[in-house]
Amino acid sequence: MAAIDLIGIGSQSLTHLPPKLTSVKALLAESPALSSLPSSYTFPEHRNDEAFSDTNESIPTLDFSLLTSSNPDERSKMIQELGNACQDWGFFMVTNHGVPESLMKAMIEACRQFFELTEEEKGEYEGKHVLDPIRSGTSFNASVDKVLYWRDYLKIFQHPEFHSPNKPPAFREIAMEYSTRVRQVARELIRGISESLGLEENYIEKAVNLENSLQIMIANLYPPCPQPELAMGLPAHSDHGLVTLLIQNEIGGLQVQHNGKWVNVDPIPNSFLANIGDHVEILGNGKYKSVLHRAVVNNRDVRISIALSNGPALDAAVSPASKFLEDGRNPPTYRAMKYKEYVELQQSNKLDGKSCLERIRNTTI
Ligand SMILES: O=C(O)CCC(=O)C(=O)O
Repeated sequence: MAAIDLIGIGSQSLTHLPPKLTSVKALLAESPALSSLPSSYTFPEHRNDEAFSDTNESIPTLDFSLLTSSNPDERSKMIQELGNACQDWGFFMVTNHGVPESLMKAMIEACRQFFELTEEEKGEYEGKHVLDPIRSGTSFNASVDKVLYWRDYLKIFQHPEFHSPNKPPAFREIAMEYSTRVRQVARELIRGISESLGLEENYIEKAVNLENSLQIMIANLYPPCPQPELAMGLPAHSDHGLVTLLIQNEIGGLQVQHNGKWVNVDPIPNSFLANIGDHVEILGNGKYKSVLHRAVVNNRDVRISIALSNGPALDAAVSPASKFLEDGRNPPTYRAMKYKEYVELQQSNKLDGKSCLERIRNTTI
């Protein structure tokens, strides 16, 4: 991770701070009485000016057990609901998914313990390249972020090869079980999405070589922030890949864009919050859209979220399914790009809305 020079530490004296800090956690450890936000973290956009949804609309909830039901009527009703959720929101909560709540909690606890490690211990996983299989860092991409985000992270590639930090001791075993279980849920959702798009159940699986899918765990730590209204945990972005499944400790902070307005997400306990990624948008030639979301911070509680991104295989070049091109009458909205290049592109630049997807939009149509 790039070391960060923190400048403008508000009311705190700079003399107490080491010249370089590597995480928000380290900043707070050095300045426990920090009462104003360092200017390097001051987000330029004013959130108060933005539109928030004032309706009671909430993200749809899908009962996963019905998606895997042997009763064809129940399953086809769920496929319909899944399609509606993808089309209307791009986000949905998944209940009755079969992943034990104790495992979800253990995963959050293992991530919390990882973030408690010393800066030196975490520094062992300071990624040099965005495709390094384990990366611990801060902000999004501290070497290019003009403003730092109030967020520390741990990113781990868990499939097709499983990686894990060696500390804390229980991390590996919990993460292996958790990633396997989540992959099974993601696979069923991907089959359902394929069918809801009017494709064969296994169309997406085959098109992206799901056997070798890239699964990445992204654990986020958002410590309490002295001036949360001026800071940002993660700015508005869509996800690369097919389906992301997110859990969090009990603390909210995720906001989703819906009909041009931000909606606060209040997940149901013991559920996954799922969203479709850019590669579902590409495969469906824009029928379903990946949706902007962001993480805001608060001044009271530590928030931890864990997103498992389930994507194509690294060497799969994903392009719109021919069904959507109607024998050449509908041009492809997106050009094919290898997933590896797509991930590299997104992770090496500023996190900026859907700019990565825009880069492969076909401009000749
Ligand atoms: O922390 C959250 O709720 C959002 C995390 C997220 O969007 C991400 O890790 O890409």
